[in-house]
Amino acid sequence: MQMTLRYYGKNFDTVTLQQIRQIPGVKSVITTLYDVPAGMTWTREKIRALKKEVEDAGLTIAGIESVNVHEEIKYGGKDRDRYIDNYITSLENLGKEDIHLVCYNFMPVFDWTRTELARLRPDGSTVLAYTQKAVDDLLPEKMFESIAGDMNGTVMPGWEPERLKKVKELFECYKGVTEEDLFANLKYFLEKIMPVCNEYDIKMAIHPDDPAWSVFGLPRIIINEENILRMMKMVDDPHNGVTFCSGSYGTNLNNDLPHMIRALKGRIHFAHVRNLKFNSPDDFEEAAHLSSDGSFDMYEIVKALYETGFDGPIRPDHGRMIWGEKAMPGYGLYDRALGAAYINGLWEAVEKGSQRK
Ligand code: DNO
Repeated sequence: MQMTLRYYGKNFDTVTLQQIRQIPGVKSVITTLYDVPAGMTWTREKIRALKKEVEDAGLTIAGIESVNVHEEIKYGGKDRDRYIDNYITSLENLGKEDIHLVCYNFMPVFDWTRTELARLRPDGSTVLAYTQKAVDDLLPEKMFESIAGDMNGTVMPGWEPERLKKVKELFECYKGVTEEDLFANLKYFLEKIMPVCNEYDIKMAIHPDDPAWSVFGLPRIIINEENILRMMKMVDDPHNGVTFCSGSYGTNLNNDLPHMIRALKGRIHFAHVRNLKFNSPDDFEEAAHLSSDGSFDMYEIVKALYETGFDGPIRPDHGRMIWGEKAMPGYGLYDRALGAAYINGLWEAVEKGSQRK
């Protein structure tokens, strides 16, 4: 595996590349062109400038998170082919610049959803949290306002104000769109992009829906083992793979995370590792990465990745806000660095343990 950290670019991130470089074992970042809206083409010039910024700091780009998919592609709008063509051009340009991993998601309207961005934990840290009741009591168009005050002045991924201004219109576009339609639209998209992925060896890694169930009545499909295996089979190409995100699949306690990792052997191109603490099945908060701080057995998750031969980029995921840091919720430096160190330790222990048997 290749330990990485997510980086949003110098205009958006509170964490610097110089800081990232000092985290043991981190030689690469996962990054993006954060200011290119979904549906627009990524130019070679912009990709080159991003690469230069990262390489000048002594790091490399391990992959992109995300090249966002335009809503028309997801709901099957009349202009979807034009947006797919733009997506293909972006992939082609990434391939030409020697970038071979792209994380994306296929969630309608909202990306990941949390109802609190700064829930206080007993140790005084603050974390992202979700409670189903809060979603049930809220109008979707009020979602952004309800959390905006806790963003620490940052633009959070998936919560860009321009996108959220259109929430009401978007809900109209998804009227009548079923889970089956979403599967069909994803298949259509993947079939169109697979040739360019094969030509440039670009691994597509779909991110799970988070939480892994329908929110505000919108269809969501990347939620469990059955659906993700269906998706792998419907476009059976090794470039059609997944981002295994323990914190997203783990929102549904019916998902057996190590079992899913084993079932997806060979198709996990990227891993997000994070722990959650459940207070009830529909109320959870994000914990420290350490197993005993949350509800997951992180050792078993890392072991399953190791035993299935996972060799792609991995990153600690959302961290707690600790030590007085002010950063994008989930994306401060300190707790993610602790997470990286912990995952590195688990990996080394699993690796050495298995060689000694
Ligand atoms: C949240 C992230 C997601 C993820 C996208 C991938 O912190 O894990 O926003 O990057 O869903 O497209």
